[in-house]
Parts: sequence; structure tokens; C-alpha cells
Amino acid sequence: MADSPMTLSEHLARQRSSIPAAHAPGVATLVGRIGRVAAVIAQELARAALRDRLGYVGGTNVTGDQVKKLDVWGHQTLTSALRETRACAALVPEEAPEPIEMPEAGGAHALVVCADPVDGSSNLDVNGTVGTIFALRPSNGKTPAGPQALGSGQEQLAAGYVMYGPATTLVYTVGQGTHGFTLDPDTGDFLLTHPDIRIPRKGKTYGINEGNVHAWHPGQRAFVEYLKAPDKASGRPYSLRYSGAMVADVHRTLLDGGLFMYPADWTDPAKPKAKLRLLYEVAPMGMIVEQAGGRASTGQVRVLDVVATDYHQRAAVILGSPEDVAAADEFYRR
Ligand code: FDP
Repeated sequence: MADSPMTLSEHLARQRSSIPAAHAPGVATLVGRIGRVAAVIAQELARAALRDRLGYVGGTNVTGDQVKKLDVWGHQTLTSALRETRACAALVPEEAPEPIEMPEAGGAHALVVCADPVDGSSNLDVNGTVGTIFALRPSNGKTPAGPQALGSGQEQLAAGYVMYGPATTLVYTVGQGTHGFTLDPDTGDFLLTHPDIRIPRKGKTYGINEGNVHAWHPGQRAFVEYLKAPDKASGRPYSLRYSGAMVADVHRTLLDGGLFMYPADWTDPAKPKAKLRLLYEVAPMGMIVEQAGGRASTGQVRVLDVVATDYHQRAAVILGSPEDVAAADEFYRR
């Protein structure tokens, strides 16, 4: 009989040696806990229409997005679950203007969690795929701990996402490859189904909100035109794939190769405006994709080199197959 697949907690135990020793217990506790919260979120999403959980609460969050009932519920559920672990010194979430400090965690090795509990919320009311994105950073024993989230993406100890699709998938990295798990709904365990994901060197698809073409940097416009121009030898035209939820679009890119892009709005070239948030969207995805052999760029610099100076800072992103992202960067340099 074939061996049963490894569970997330077994895998986390095996990855211990790749994590700085002082942080290994915290990383295992927090990733494991986020997995348990994800199983609860998956159940809630499946029943949301039946429990009057769809739609807006009214009002916008700190980054100006309209807030949905499930955003609020997801935020509260994740916050209390992380608090219970006593391994989380502060949470930097999408739905709060300032970090949520958890001084009861204490200790030099408690970690800072950056997270978007329900990302892609415009898909919620149409039964589309949404996700959870997270990154763990050291608190360095500081109180308040939240400011320790500010820095470059290279300070992330771990990053991951959960995709609530036909199956619930959790993908994470602690800097030693990128690994994917599928939730067994009968047991509530995440089982290793995609060990050591390697992104193809070059893909056949690109994902971008092409309705914004009028506002793109000229290099971005020229690059997408290039992807659409037929040329058998280089595998063009690429096909467009875009779900409107970052997690789903990055997941497809990770497995099949190609590109996911959310470039800045360059309507005012003196002040380009990005949409996606650095700490709990762009930087975690940058680490995950790089650990799978891919690249993540803003078009100008490597995503993991961008230094956050604000909790809800936004950043442009072009991520995916290394050859495709290198080609995009080349168009920005022209
Ligand atoms: P949403 O606004 O629905 O929460 O940052 C959030 C995000 O979704 C990403 O998940 C997604 O990739 C992007 O925004 C979609 O933006 P557009 O609707 O502008 O394409």
C-alpha cells in the first residue's frame, strides 16, 4: 500500500532545520494555526450564501476598499486564532489601519504576522475563488512589535497562501522550496500534494487587468503587445487568464508558468500608483514564487528588495516564470 501523504504539521517539523532555530517553533505554530483557520474559512465560504454572510457591511477599509461581511468575519477569526497561539507578537492585517499588538505573546521569538484573511473579495458574491495570504517576520523582541514588519521582503521568515477553490490548497515556504497541500475535508488535515513546486522557466499565459491599459507605463503596454503578437518560434501569442483574485492567478502561474502582473497606474508619471499591498500581498507572493524558481519584479526592482515604510504600502508586481519576468523587465528598461 502506498504511504499516506505527509500532513502539514509533519512537513513543518521536517522544515525546522531550514528555519533559524530560535524562530522554528513560532513558524511551525503559526503556519499550522493559519492552516486550521483556513479550514474554518473554507467551511464558512461554502455556507456563506445560506447564512446571509454575502454582501457589504457598508464603509471602506484603510486602503479605500469597500468592506464585505466575510472580510470582517475573516479578520476577526484570524485575529483571535493568532492571539490564542501566544506566538504572534503583532498582526498587520488588511482590515486595520495600525498593527494589532498582542503583548501577551511576549518573548524575543514571537513573530509578526502580515495577512490578508480574505483576498480577492470582489469574487465573494459570485462564488468565485478567493484566498488568504500571509507572511511571518521576526519581532526581534520589540514592543510594540508591529513596526518590525517595516523593512524589505528579505526579512520574511515564511510566506504562504490558501486558495479556496474547488479544493482548498495551502502553499507555503520557509525559504527552502515552495510546497503545496490540499485540505482533506473529512479529516481537516492539509496533505502534501505538491512537494517542491518548480515553476516552468517560460509559460504560455499572462494574467493582468487589461482594462487598465490606458494607464500603464509605456514599457508595460509594449510588453503586453509583444505577448499578443504571433510568433511560433517564441510561443506567442500568449493566452490571457485572469480571475481577479491574486491567489488564484498566482497559483495558476506557479503551476503552469507564465505571468501574473498588476502594474502601477502611470497616469501621472511623477506619482505612479500601484494597487496591491506590499506587506500582505506582493512581498509574500514574491518569496513564494522565487522559492519555486521564479522571479518577482516591480518592473524596476526585485520585489523582495522593496522596503516597506508604511503598513498598507502598495507595490507594482510582475511575477512568474523567470524568462517571462526577465523579458518584462527588459521592456521597462527600453
Ligand atoms: P480584490 O480587490 O477583489 O480584493 O488586492 C485585492 C485584489 O482583489 C487581488 O486579489 C486581485 O488580484 C486584484 O485586487 C484585482 O483587482 P482588479 O479588480 O482591479 O483587477
